[in-house]
Amino acid sequence: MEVLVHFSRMQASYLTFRLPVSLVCVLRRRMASDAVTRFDFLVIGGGSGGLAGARRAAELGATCAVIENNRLGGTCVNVGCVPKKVMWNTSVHAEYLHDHADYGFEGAQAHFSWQLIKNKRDAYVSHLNQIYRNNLDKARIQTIQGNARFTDDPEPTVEVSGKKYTAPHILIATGGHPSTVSDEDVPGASLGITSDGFFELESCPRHSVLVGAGYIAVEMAGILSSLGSKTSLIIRHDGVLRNFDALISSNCTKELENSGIDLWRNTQVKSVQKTEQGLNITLGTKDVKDKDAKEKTDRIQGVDCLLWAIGREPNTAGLNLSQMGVKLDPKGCIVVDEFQNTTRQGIYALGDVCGKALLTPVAIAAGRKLAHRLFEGKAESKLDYTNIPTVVFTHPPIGTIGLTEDEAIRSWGKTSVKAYTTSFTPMYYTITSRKTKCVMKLVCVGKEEKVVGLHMQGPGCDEMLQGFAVAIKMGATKADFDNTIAIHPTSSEELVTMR
Ligand SMILES: Cc1cc2nc3c(=O)[nH]c(=O)nc-3n(C[C@H](O)[C@H](O)[C@H](O)COP(=O)(O)OP(=O)(O)OC[C@H]3O[C@@H](n4cnc5c(N)ncnc54)[C@H](O)[C@@H]3O)c2cc1C
Ligand SMILES: *[C@@H]1O[C@H](CO)[C@@H](O)[C@H](O)[C@H]1NC(C)=O
Ligand SMILES: *[C@@H]1O[C@H](CO)[C@@H](O)[C@H](O)[C@H]1NC(C)=O
Ligand SMILES: *[C@@H]1O[C@H](CO)[C@@H](O)[C@H](O)[C@H]1NC(C)=O
Ligand SMILES: *[C@@H]1O[C@H](CO)[C@@H](O)[C@H](O)[C@H]1NC(C)=O
Ligand SMILES: CC(=O)N[C@H]1CO[C@H](CO)[C@@H](O)[C@@H]1O
Repeated sequence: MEVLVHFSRMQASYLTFRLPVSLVCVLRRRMASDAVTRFDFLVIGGGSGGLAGARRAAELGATCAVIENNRLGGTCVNVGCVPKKVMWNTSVHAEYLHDHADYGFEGAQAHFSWQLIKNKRDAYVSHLNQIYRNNLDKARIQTIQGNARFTDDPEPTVEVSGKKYTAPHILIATGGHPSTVSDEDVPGASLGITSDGFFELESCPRHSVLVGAGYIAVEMAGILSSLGSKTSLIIRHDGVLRNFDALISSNCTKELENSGIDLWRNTQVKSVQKTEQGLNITLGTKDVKDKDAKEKTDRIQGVDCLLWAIGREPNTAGLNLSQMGVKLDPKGCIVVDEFQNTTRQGIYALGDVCGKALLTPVAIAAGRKLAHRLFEGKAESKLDYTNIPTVVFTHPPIGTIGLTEDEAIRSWGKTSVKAYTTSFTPMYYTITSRKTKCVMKLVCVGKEEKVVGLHMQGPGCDEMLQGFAVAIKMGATKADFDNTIAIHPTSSEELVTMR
């Protein structure tokens, strides 16, 4: 029994190979009652990164367990990419309805049922939760339901519901959660919801107020507005997406206003009151650049949805990491090197909990790379964090990869950087009364004009980016773009015909 309990990697795969699964489970259960259950790879967090890492490790012969305190799939599946994209597609339908008459479909009136799409979306998410569970079972990865916390055992050990687990390799992939504002800082702030609460809304709010200028704020503002909610967006500075290329930031800000969103620049929420007619939100507006400006006070009344989208924080507080020798940065994110090693031997971290490139495919790729390093002996296996393509599902969507023009100038100098920019009305809109622009920018560097950045906003830019990302990752130059024959008539052809 003891021999079996302290199995090495080889013995473990022998075990799972020779013994029926049920017996292995019995053995594991018995071990748990008296001692520490051992795995080759113990993963905390059953989200994008944790699941991908565990599954790849299991394929490579490691015995694995995934600890999850909520629904499998993590942020992306439950309260992120997946339900968000369903709502974005829903809102794009709402937009196209406006064009039906222009395309000859007269009298196309439609009643929208939020409840219907919410039910279908919830069913789809539950289905995905089940698929993730089945995949873990099929891969013989043990799922441990509950909250993971490190103990003070000499060997890094994790406790879940009174049971202890350990492994020579422990991965922290606990993701993050939306930041909130305390009632001390803003009286009544807790009357608002966050992006998590957005996915619980049972009907379309009549009047929504969103706070924030990041991608989650602009995506949710766009969805609510397109679906018929009167929408106000409160931003602290004068534009949204301020860490994007200036072209995207300024055009996206303009698009939000053009689409009918009530944009409050240089503004902060001062207080929130609950009244019978809904929330009463007091705002303070002051141009930070104008030192003498007096703060102007305004009020938005009758609000039935206040949504804070002011950033995300890592899930590290509950892990009891303080004595583990795992270094955190001032924001609480786990500090890792380029191999996802934390500062404690045998403990790794990746995905949102590290606070860098908060995207599902990044967490997945980092998890797989780590599994190959730990369980296939590929010492150099690590994720390259440069040139990560990103899409923001605004109206119209944004696609971006690589350096902004300002970043390129900072690293290469103004004379070495050349930017090509274009702005046009896509053909689709030539016969509609509703108009949207498409803007594109290529940032090129050096005499060979290597393309180091691509930024665009316009219909179809979401699906346009992936292929161009391949070219840029391979080191394509402006000449390579120009040597590619255009596809006509499309919007993407503009990217290979820029002058
Ligand atoms: C509204 C929204 C929209 C988004 N849209 C996109 C998009 O369009 N495209 C994109 O690429 N990304 C998008 N993202 C980001 C994406 O969801 C995250 O980058 C991704 O989920 C990160 O994966 P992760 O594995 O690091 O963490 P997560 O997927 O968050 O998984 C972490 C898991 O750990 C669990 N956990 C935490 N602490 C413990 C503990 N102590 N014990 C046990 N379990 C624990 C959590 O319950 C969670 O399931 C979006 C995010 C949000 C919020
Ligand atoms: C929905 O999203 C897909 C991409 O996932 C896109 O190709 C499609 O055009 C969208 N449909 C609508 C109606 O918005
Ligand atoms: C947290 O860690 C400390 C130090 O390692 C330990 O003494 C304590 O028991 C742990 N707390 C819990 C709740 O596990
Ligand atoms: C809304 O709040 C303001 C100030 O906070 C107050 O003067 C006003 O009466 C409130 N309106 C309602 C309907 O309560
Ligand atoms: C991190 O990973 C690399 C690559 O395998 C390894 O060489 C290095 O020793 C690790 N660092 C720590 C602190 O574990
Ligand atoms: C259509 C549109 O808004 N175009 C603007 C995009 O951003 C650039 C750079 O800031 C402006 O010059 C354009 O007018």
